[in-house]
Amino acid sequence: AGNSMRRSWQKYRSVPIIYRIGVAFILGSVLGLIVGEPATRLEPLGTLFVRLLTMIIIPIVFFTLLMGARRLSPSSLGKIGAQTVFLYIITTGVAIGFGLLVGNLINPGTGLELADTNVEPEEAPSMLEVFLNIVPENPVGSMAEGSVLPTIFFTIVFGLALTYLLDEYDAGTTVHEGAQTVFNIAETGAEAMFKIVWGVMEYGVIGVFALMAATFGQAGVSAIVPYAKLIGAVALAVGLHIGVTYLLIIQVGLLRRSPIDFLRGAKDAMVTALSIRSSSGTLPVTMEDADKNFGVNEEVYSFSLPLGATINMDGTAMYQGIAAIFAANMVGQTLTLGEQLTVLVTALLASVGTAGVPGSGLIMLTLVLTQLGLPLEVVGMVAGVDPILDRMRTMNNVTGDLAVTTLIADWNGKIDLTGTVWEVTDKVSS
Ligand code: DAS
Repeated sequence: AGNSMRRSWQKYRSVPIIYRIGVAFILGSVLGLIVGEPATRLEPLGTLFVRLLTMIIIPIVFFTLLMGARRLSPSSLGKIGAQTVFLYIITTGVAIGFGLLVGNLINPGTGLELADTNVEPEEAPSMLEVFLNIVPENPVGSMAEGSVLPTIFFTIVFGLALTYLLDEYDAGTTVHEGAQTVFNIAETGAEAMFKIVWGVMEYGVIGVFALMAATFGQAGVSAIVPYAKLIGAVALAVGLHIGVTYLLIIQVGLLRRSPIDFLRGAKDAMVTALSIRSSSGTLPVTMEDADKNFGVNEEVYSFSLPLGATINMDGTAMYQGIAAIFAANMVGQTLTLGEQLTVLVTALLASVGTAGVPGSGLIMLTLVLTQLGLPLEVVGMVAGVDPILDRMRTMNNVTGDLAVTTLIADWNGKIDLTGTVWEVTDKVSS
């Protein structure tokens, strides 16, 4: 009996965690529908999941953003590098804008009221306060209080200062070696945090089951609609951003090239991202597309694409905007303009620290929700549909890397159209 139990356990563990969570999501929902109100008694099991997530927020911000800042090393940034980073930031900002726009139009979370929340609506900050509050008066205090945005700000500044030091001081000097040590600790710390995240996710199977049972126990069948709306909203925002920003503005407007050709050239990367849900995993394909299909010089893409796979996450950032509105709907709040601005800044900065691996955008959602004082239960409640949302996010992420890369290459004359998708168009049109 022990043997067969061990075998079942191994079989269970061999299923990727996010799918197990997906199954728990469905089973919990069904249980809630059948049992009704009494299912809300499972809520504490969900609360435990939420506390486990909350526990790792500040350390994960600190360690992962230090690593992110390390890649942004100012000394390695020439003109091309600076342009790339600039465009990555602008496009991510636009993506969040689309996310918020669609979110505000659809209000995906209405009709899905949380079983039990203790959020007091806070005094909404003004625009000016939003910006001033980014800078901590006391970084340690911000960390101790769990204030996300000031912690993000301080960590990026600290990380950039360390990369300067690495460059300024020769190897072997105390400062150089010290800075390297801090980065080594950050890398190890980040790895450790992700180990913890996956451990927490193992428990998440139970946590999500409980949260969904409580939700559907309370709300009944009508709770299905918000999920459909959430998926629809993400699909719509992704479609808008790809269509307007990458195709209309970048390809047609700035490069005067056919949007269809761009899609033809990027499709391998897009399909790969859709299927494996990881920008980093898709990187070899993205590079291949940049090289073979778009004729981008290696000098550009060997820098821009790995950087993009780590810091440029348009789909992920956009998703944070939609999910924030979803969460606000669930507690019956509307996000003020100032709060939406907070979403923009937090999602933009947090996307720098988001690793290009499956589901990381879900973890980063904790940052945005914490910053806004919205209930973290929402993370558990959207986890079940995350495999679907993550696919769309990741596809958007890699398409954005390619769109910006082709633009940068073109601006700097680092593109050779022979044998690319563009060359074929030229032939057709001439
Ligand atoms: N799946 C991610 C990526 O690789 C990020 C995310 O979860 O949003 O792009």
